[in-house]
Amino acid sequence: MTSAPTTRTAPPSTPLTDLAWLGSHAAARLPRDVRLAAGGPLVASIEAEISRLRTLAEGAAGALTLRDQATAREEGVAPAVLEELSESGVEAYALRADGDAASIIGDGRGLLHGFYAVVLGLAGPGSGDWRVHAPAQAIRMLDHWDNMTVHPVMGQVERGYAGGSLFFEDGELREDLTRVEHYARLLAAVGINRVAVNNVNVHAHEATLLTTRVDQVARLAEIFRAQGISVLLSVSFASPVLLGGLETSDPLDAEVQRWWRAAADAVYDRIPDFGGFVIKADSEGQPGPFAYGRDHADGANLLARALAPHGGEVFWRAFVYNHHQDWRDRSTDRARAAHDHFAPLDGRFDDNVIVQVKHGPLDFQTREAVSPVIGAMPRTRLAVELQVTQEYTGQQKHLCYLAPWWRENLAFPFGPREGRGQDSRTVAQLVAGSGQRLGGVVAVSNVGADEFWTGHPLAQANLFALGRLAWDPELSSERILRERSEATFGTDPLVSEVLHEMLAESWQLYESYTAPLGVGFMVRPGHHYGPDVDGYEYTPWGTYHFADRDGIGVDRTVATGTGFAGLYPEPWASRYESVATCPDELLLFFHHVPYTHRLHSGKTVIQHIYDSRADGYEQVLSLRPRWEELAGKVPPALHARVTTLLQEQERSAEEWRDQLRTYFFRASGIPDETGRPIY
Ligand code: GCW
Repeated sequence: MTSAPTTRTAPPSTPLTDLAWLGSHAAARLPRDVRLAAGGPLVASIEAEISRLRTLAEGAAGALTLRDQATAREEGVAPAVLEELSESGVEAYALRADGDAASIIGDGRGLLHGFYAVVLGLAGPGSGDWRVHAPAQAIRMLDHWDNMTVHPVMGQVERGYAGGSLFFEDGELREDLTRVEHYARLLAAVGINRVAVNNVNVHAHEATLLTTRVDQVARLAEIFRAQGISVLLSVSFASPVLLGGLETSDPLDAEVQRWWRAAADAVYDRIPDFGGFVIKADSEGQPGPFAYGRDHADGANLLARALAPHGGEVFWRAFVYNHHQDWRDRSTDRARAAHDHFAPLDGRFDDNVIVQVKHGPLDFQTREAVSPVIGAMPRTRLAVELQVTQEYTGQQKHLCYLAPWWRENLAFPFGPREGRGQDSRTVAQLVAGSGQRLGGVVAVSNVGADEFWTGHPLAQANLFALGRLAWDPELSSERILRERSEATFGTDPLVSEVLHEMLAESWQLYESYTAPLGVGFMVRPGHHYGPDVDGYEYTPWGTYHFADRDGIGVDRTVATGTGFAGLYPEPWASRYESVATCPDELLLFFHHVPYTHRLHSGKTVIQHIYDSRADGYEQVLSLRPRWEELAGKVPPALHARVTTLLQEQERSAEEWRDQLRTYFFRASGIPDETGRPIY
């Protein structure tokens, strides 16, 4: 298993490999006749984009008018439209499309979003009427786990599968930031509005981005600003000691508070629209407030008060758990940890703190329950954290289109909570928030210096989908797939059909040959690629499956297990508590059951394990012949890269199939009723 090489210089620019969905097919959609009647700082960016797209393709028949609100008013656009637009927030735009004539009204970022929506064909067919479009989530952010230097274990991009960092090289900011400019455009085109540029595991060198290296952040901020995106920094909670020479980082210490205020002031001197800080504290070895006997609200509010005078925000991660667990200790449950630490703090966080919660209670698994934290903090601004980089989902070697998974998660309805008198609200609604207390979606980027941006060229679909779902969590994953495929590869029906067939259910396919029924992990420790059923079983990480000769799964019930199931509001607590009502796909997440337990599907657990691993592998074998049909229809280098990766997916899926089938036959002694080979 090798990862894509780190690219030192920007690769030769070709519309498809280098520009993803802002290449020649997007250019061909831009109407030939554009009238831009708007002011504001982002208008120059729209003009630049138009000129660039013109060099790639001739453009479509028709006309596009772009106006700011003042101009639209002067030109007599119906006041009701303008009123709705101004009530819809600073990122909204109004669009009217009629035949081949389109018209957009918006100010600043709103106008930019409208422009890209037309270029990428995102707004749907026009009816001739004005329609106002606004993002469902105020926060639509990507976190980069980029180190400035190559970390001895984690490499330059922690959990990165697309080469080195786009931003940093040899310990400093890259000199040539052309690719960052392209990247900023790609992100803006799908609606991303915030980027955190460095790893949440902040090593000593990277910590200095806050102080002596802040100029490097300022250069990145300048590039992202041109696309309406603000830049944030991951900081170390120990900064006052590490960088300031103080003796403590205690959040209640006055000198520490002064230090953070001065540090924030200095950042804002250089970057007036700086977004704020992202922080991983008391987690996996990162420093935090626990060392001083303080809690996470004390820690978060310390940073929040330093940023508040400037309008900055703190993204405080809820990913806090004991990573020195004793595997013998059956009472500790990592899934409970974020809830145990954070739910009691609801209401204590300052207004500019956003608690950033991983979508599941464990760690970005292919399948796990929804994090109960999201339903338990009604008085806190929240962001749900998704992982675009495919750490546990095939590392950009396997096809795994994650939009269906994210969509399912965002649509999960928390029931009404006792005494709060509110109706069932989805994850998307809960994190969106309301009034001044808005939250959103944060995700770990899958991009690097690789010439296809994402290692696996088809993994670009995940980046695109993340932006789209953060904008509108109700879009269907299939529609997003089509939007991305047409913007990137054009409208050739065979290309669309093959991409759809390969990607649409690739997450379910990946799930079918890896860890079964929500039990998670079973990956090789450390790098997390490939099967290793017992890889984590006796480790301190708290991720166990408890398989023995009789059964498998984690008892998280209230009655006999860790009590985790009881952290959900009804109807979920009861539904998860009982094996009879727990959904099959989460059965082993919540229950320890005998191999002979019968699923709702009618199969026994053991036969399900045998069948889905074998069937999944067979299905993987059907991918390459389909991809072959696109030879000559997509750029040859891209075609070759995908072919090579499909071979690796076949090899790895076969390994998963054989290890899991064999392991569970040896454990259970129960034969596979189909008689397929076991080793
Ligand atoms: O999934 C785990 C990863 C770590 C990561 C951590 C986190 C940045 O294996 O590499 O560290 O999550 O989310 O903080």
